[in-house]
Amino acid sequence: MSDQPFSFTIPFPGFKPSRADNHIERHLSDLRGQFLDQHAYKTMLSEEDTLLYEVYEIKRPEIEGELLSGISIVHPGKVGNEFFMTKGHFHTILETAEMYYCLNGEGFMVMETPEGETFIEALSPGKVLYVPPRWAHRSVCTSRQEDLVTFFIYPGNSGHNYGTIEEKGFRKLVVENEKGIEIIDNPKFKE
Ligand code: S6P
Ligand code: ZN
Repeated sequence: MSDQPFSFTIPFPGFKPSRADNHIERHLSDLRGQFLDQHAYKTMLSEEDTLLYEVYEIKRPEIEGELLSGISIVHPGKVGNEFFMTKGHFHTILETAEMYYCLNGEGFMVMETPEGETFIEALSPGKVLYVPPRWAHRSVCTSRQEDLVTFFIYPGNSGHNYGTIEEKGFRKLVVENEKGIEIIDNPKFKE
């Protein structure tokens, strides 16, 4: 991998970076067990393994001192009354942070620490979010029709721990009910 400086562009609209070394697509089947309404989840999955979100990664060596970046695109939609969202993760090296810059759409970043502290930040174009070390993070798209698009940057040595969230879930969920968009406690969260 070259150590020359490089640049790329993120076109508005579209948001697909002019340089992308990897394109990840995550579907409904990748979030097994995460949505609250498992009946709605299974019904939806039996019809189609819907694309929930995509990530374009700018690859760099996964070592301390490097920065990894890319674009995350969460599509609009719901499973039951819960909005489409990313799997979410802690960083394997817990003491690593991340920055997000929202480019398009509306949504939330749901965050929590291993000790059980929670924090939910609304995302809309122009919002910059600093996710400190130790905070698990999950993006949720609440737009009706638009994608939630964010640009992210994090340390090269962070790594991803998906297992903890797959097993326990997040403490908070973003749903829509009669009152509108609401943040609720996850009744299925496992301590
Ligand atoms: C990586 C960073 C993002 C997410 C992306 C998809 O540390 O937080 O690139 O990977 O938003 O989410 P997830 O939970 O499937 O990795
Ligand atoms: Zn991350």
